[in-house]
Amino acid sequence: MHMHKLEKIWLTVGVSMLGVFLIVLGVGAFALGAQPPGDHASGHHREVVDPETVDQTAPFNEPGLKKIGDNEYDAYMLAFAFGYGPEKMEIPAGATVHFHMTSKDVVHGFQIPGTNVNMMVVPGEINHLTYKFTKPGEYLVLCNEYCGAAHEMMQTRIIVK
Ligand SMILES: [Cu+2]
Repeated sequence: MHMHKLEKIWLTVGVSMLGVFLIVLGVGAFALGAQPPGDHASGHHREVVDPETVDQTAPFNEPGLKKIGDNEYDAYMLAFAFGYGPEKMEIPAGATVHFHMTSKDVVHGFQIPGTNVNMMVVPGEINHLTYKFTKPGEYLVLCNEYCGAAHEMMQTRIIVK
């Protein structure tokens, strides 16, 4: 079959584009299939951790504040029925705190009334939230996900001074 040079070029372009399209489709389907269930739509990245061993795994084996910059801290915290680790945290006023939290058992909450701090703490995942503590005082931390008999008692304190 005789073909013009231009036709040949277009045919090549067309076939390669189809190839690229099929590869993209295949890779996309594979990536989606490999993802754990539940979080497909949001697309944000998940950090996983084993809830059974998390309290023996760094950094959650020593929950608390770690200084990472000029009045900036990472706070590693564990939620469990019915409390939080560490029991108490002291934070300098004006500090920016990046919370990294996970649960040892069931889904808990992490809420500081009077602020916009409010997140779910899910076993098997590390959940993040950043807050700047500008006002000194005592901040109450509450669990706002019903987690069992002593749910109402589940709380901790953050002292900002
Ligand atoms: Cu709870």
